Amino acid sequence: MMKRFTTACALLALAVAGPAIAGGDLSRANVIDVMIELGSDENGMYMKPDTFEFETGQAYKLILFNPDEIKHEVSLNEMGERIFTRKVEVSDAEGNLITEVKGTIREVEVGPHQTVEWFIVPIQTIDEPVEITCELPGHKEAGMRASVTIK
Ligand SMILES: [Cu+2]
Repeated sequence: MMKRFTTACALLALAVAGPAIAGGDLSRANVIDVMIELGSDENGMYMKPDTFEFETGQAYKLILFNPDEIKHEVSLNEMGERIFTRKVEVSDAEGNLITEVKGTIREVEVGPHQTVEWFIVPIQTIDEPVEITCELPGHKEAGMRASVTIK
């Protein structure tokens, strides 16, 4: 399971954004996939990776992947003020769309062994790193935090 996930991560990291087909719509052009793994191990709980650097005007698909036995979440905190959310998308195991949620979103929970996709475009810079966290009781303290800058 872990090995398969690591491979998927490596492939995603190598994935280069496709051709620009969205004309003037920045939120749909050249979307970059960013995997965020939410889980726990012998050292506690984690977000992997634990450092992110985004760019304003660049569209991202945050792939929130929870391989754990319990639910986790991503709370954007201050980062929430600096991004535009295009949509949050949930699909079933076969990849069929279950729902798209649109509007201002600050926090997304992901159930055990589930994946949720969060499409964002950073719109303002963050020079001093801020933290995204899992705000479920005790999880941030156990290590579920990552630092974010936007250039
Ligand atoms: Cu958590």
